Amino acid sequence: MLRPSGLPEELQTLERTLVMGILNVTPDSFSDGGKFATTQHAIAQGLHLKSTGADIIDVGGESTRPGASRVSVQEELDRVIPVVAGLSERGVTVSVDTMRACVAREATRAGAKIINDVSGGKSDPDMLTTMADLSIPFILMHWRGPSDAMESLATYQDVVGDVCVELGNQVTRAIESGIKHENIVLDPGLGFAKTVEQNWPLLQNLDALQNLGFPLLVGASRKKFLGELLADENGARGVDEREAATTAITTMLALRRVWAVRVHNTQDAFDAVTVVQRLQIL
Ligand code: PMM
Repeated sequence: MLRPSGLPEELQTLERTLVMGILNVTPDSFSDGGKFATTQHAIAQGLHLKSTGADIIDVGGESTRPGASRVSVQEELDRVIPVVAGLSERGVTVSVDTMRACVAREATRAGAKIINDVSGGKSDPDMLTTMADLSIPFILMHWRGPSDAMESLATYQDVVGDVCVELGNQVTRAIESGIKHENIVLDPGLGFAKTVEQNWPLLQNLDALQNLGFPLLVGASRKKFLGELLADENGARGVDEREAATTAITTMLALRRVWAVRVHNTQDAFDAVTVVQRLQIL
């Protein structure tokens, strides 16, 4: 299994897909926004995610849902840094979901071990050189533009081919900026500048993404394309009722030996990846 270097020993040696638990410290994220908007609650929720199977906690202070607008740097730092410090002090491996180089730097000082940039270095011109300097794992997601514009950017000739080419270009820029190959993780960015239907070919053609030669992280948890798939006469399935569908995707990703899944329900994901790991022991 491909994995980035430089993570704690216990994560480097695990022979299964890792579970990244989502901790959005934002008032407006589509699924858990508002519930954990204080430092104390966020730390408690992070510890709960860890105790129910998360290997990594992904802390985010800025919503990236379609249509969301930016928060100020100070607001993002105020939301994220105390939570990163609190969880890191308690031995949790923390990644930080940010598009800002200064947040990445401060978060690393506070103990973060991974930076997860949904823009793959395209939003902040200082991000790639900062990541080269920090020299820690960098999750580089396929991204075409900011949340308030991405719905209009979902035009592809061939979604799988185009995403691979564009991710390849993002990787080239990252390596030219000094980021080490072994620190890069790729992510197809489900739901980001993708229509509901465009997510499926990406999941059906993981080989093409894996052939780029980097560990993969996939974030499908509770996303709209699952709600639309399960729609009935009352409309799309609600966000809180997409768990079994999410777990089905996690199971498939674990069978394909994807490095990590980014999920809300860490217990279900942990159970799924553990079953797959047992099945793969010959
Ligand atoms: N999705 C969201 C936010 N951050 N990061 C990565 N690497 N991949 C994703 O798919 C991704 C992400 C949006 O979902 P959320 O609002 O539940 O966090």
